[in-house]
Amino acid sequence: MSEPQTTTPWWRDAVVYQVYIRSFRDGDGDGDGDIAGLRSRLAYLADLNVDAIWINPWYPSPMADGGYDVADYRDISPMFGTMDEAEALITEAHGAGLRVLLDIVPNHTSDQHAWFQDALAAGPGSPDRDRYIFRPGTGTDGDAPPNDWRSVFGGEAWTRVTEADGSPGEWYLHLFAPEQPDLNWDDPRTRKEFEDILRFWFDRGADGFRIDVAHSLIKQEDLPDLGDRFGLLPSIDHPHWDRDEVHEVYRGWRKVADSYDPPRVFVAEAWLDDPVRMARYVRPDELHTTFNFVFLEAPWRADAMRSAVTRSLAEVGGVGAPIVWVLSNHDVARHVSRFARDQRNVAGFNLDAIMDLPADLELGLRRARAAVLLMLALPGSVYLYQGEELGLPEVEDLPEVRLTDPTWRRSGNTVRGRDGCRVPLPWSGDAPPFGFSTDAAATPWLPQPAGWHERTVETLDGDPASILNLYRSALRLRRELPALGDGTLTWLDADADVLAFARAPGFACVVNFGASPVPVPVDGRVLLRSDREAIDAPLQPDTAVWLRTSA
Ligand code: TEU
Repeated sequence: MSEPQTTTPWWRDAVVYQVYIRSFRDGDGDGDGDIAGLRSRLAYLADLNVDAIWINPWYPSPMADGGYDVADYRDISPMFGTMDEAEALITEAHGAGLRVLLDIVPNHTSDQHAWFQDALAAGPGSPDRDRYIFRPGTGTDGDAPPNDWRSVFGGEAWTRVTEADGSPGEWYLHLFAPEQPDLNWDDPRTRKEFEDILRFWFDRGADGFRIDVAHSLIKQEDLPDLGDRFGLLPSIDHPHWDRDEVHEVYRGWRKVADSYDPPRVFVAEAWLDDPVRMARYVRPDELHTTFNFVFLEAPWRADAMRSAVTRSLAEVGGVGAPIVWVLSNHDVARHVSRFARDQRNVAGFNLDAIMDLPADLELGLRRARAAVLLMLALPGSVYLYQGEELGLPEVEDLPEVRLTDPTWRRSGNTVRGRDGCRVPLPWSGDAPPFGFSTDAAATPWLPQPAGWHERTVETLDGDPASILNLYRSALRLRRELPALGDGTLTWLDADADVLAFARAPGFACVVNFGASPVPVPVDGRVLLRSDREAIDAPLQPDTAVWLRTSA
């Protein structure tokens, strides 16, 4: 008879560090981060006390969308290294106590993928075309797109091809860039192919996958017009977001993951604002976890944060899944810069939504220090985005000629997009590339601000009260304290501008979102505080504190 399981599965309370590999560390001196660079810094990650890493797409790709245009799902881009290096990385990461999650992109391939090239060559009505979503145009000459869907990056979601005989041909769907044609998930060959890709990487030691735009795979069969529903958040019965049939795909993936020992895991990137819909992806026979963007989107205000936490715990917790808390990723403005703005009138979380508002970056950094103590004390799992442990701000003034986000081009050079959160990390030294490259003369693929000598790992290492050392201490305590990680929380009475909650046994977290100092409203011994004040000082504005309590 097998023993009852008494330990929590690792993913229920894991802290996962997101590695945007092109910008993490460059091990061959060409200005692009790579696997060699990542291998050279595994000790840094282990020392940070994280449990796992998630690596953004590292497959062969023309890089029309930062690698989310995959040309071959079973190989490594020469920009990042080789298959041998990838396997060595996974082995070494495991040796350092770090699990490895990869990124799978099932909604679309690159237009350079063999399937799409075959589809173009094979012509209308062929089985090869049926792997994607090709349709004849509308209008008198078929020169208008099949419907009114829009690309997330701007412009129409359809591009017309030229057929082999030179005539204007069918149109294909791309919810993202034209270089990212959407796959047809009604085709059993697509389903089989992706289950095989999962196995390919699981067989090589990958511990799981982050699933890119997990809620977009299925399209309503007749591809109806959106009308005025574009730009709105996914609604029930939307023709291309969050359709019910997508859950069947993930039930199949779960079976593949469960056929491994130890079982492999998934985290969904399904940008849904409704925790009720979010919860459907993490029902017991589906995915393990899903990013909680409700929390990421919340402004730095007690009421907004409390409601984001409460709603998420109720709905996602209600199906038995842990919540995945996240403050930043490679798609949004870094939270130091978001929180540097007046939080009463923030219009969004992308650079373009905030860049015209006055910024106080010192305030943003103070709030970021408090925010991570809040996040790490919440029940569930946490994803950190590389560089947040250094308190990096968004780079808001990248020269226009250096912008690579497809949004920039597709918006007619009006929407700057996401490059500003993807600038290569500063490791050491006084001048760019700040130890990012093994070659000090290398030019990083995006320019680093000159002032980043203050934000290098080397500089922050030497300051016991730096944000980097705060992250290390908090992550160590999170591992040591049985109250933290998976579980539940109890709200404690506090002023309207203060959030206070208890976790059993014997732990409390208090955050002051208000404009004046408050006495700590909980009895206990302070373990850690986000500011540099004496351990028993009143709680300053925009700070957080962790306490050991007797309760
Ligand atoms: O993102 C999905 C997505 O819809 C948004 O994150 C969107 O890209 C962003 O809000 C635009 O400002 C995923 C990836 O995380 C992203 O990097 C890719 O570009 C996208 O899918 C397409 O693969």
